[in-house]
Amino acid sequence: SIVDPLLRTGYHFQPRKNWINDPNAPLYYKGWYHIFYQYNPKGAVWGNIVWAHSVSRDLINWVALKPAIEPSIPSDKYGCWSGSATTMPDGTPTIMYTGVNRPDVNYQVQNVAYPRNRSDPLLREWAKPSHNPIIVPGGGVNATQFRDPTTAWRAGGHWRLLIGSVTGSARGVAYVYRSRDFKRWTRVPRPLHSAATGMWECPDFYPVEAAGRREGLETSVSGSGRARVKYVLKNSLDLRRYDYYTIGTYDRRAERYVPDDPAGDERHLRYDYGNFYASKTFYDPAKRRRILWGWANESDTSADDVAKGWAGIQAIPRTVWLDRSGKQLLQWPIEEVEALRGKSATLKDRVIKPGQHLEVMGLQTAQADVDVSFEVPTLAGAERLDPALDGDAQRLCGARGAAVEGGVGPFGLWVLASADRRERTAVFFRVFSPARGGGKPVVLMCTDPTKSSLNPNLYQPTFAGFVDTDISNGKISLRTLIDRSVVESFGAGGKTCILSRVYPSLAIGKNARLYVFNSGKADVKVSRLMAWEMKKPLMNGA
Ligand code: DQQ
Repeated sequence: SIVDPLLRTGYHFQPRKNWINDPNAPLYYKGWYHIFYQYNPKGAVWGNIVWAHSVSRDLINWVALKPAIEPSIPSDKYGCWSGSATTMPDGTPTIMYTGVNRPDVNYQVQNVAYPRNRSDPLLREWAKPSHNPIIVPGGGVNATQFRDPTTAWRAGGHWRLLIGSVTGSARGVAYVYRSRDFKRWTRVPRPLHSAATGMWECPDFYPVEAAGRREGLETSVSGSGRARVKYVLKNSLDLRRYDYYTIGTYDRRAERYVPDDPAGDERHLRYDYGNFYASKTFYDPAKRRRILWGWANESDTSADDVAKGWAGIQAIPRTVWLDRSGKQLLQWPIEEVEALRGKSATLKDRVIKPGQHLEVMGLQTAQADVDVSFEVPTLAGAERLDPALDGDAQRLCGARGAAVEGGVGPFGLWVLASADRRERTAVFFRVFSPARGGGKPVVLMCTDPTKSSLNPNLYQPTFAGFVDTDISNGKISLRTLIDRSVVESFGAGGKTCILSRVYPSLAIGKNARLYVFNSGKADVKVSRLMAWEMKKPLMNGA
């Protein structure tokens, strides 16, 4: 049955049981990383939401504490929804979160909570001061779509934060609220930004260093005197269930954000082209980096989730920074995950002929980390992009997935594959020559789970994104984190990422295999492939 316990993830974050969704208020305090998250203590479907709380020294081994925030005051009695942490000038973290205060409609207000004991590095107890709620909707704001306060940033004596909402004309909107004392907040009349996308959930807004520097910036770093600082605005699209971002400039006097790409709010650059939602970043002062957390839901049925007793994971935390081009972010699994690597296998300079595949032997791969560098000797056979599909990676991949016989590619990995390969999830690239001559070759990255399981009733969408990389030298890399029911992939050093959930019926535990494949008409060389078995970290007592 699909409820095989061997499908439960080994090293992705999850509690012992029950439903989880959005990551909340990630923070670092006195040597400990904290993650809070939306959690149903009573079952494996969404409901009864509290803020569960776990702590870690390394973002990999986790210890579960008791829930940090639960309904207890009139302004959060019917739900403690998503929010963020802000570090006060004295170093104390403060949490702002959305409370639902009516049983009949989802009327939303914003509350604050402070650590009861600042000398406790585990921040076990949180107090809700009596002046809650501290932000209420008003002045034409839609009170039932008004949630998910961001980390606040400070400049010129004022704190500011964003709250996600939607206007009467279905524009997603990020309202700015300002405060001197973190108690009295007033809304800036014009929103920071808005776009015709529907509701913006879980906004995130932060500075990044320009020019491809990996170093992260604290959220309050101001742009003044640092001309090269850029800003990222991310929103989670309720209607389409994905996170998209733009890169731009922030004018803090006008309290306005302007994307560099005027079409950015239509093009929808995504952190991840797969199953990844309601994400949130934080600045890690210990290693001076910005880290991204995102939630990945299940793709089985909720009846299966109830039978399993659990639903939802957090993706492996990713370091995020601005690409040298300034046009997109790069993401890479935090380096700490490499501490889980065990037994390994290597391939070097192996040519995969058209229609051929090669098994990676000598290790178990149900729970593995694979890093592969490909080289395509010639791109001469690359297909022309179909102008009708041009620009739509999802349609291009969705048409025939990994089953298509292309010119250059599909080539890549079959992961969580059965010995007879009836079950397999394909993660691959295809290379196209540009549509109207000139320009650089176009690279498509795709995950095709349509053959991932013989079990019926699974949601198995193909996921795809273009990779903005120069492949004219024929080289491209792929890293995939495999974790029993997770396939989390990073193309071209983190330019395009795709997380997918799959539930094999044969390729489980010791029966899961790993292959390199080439379904195109051109040779593809594996210059180097490294694969490691991944150990199981401490995971919340599971
Ligand atoms: N999940 C929370 C909301 C948020 C949504 C409720 C996004 O605060 O808008 O569990 O997944």
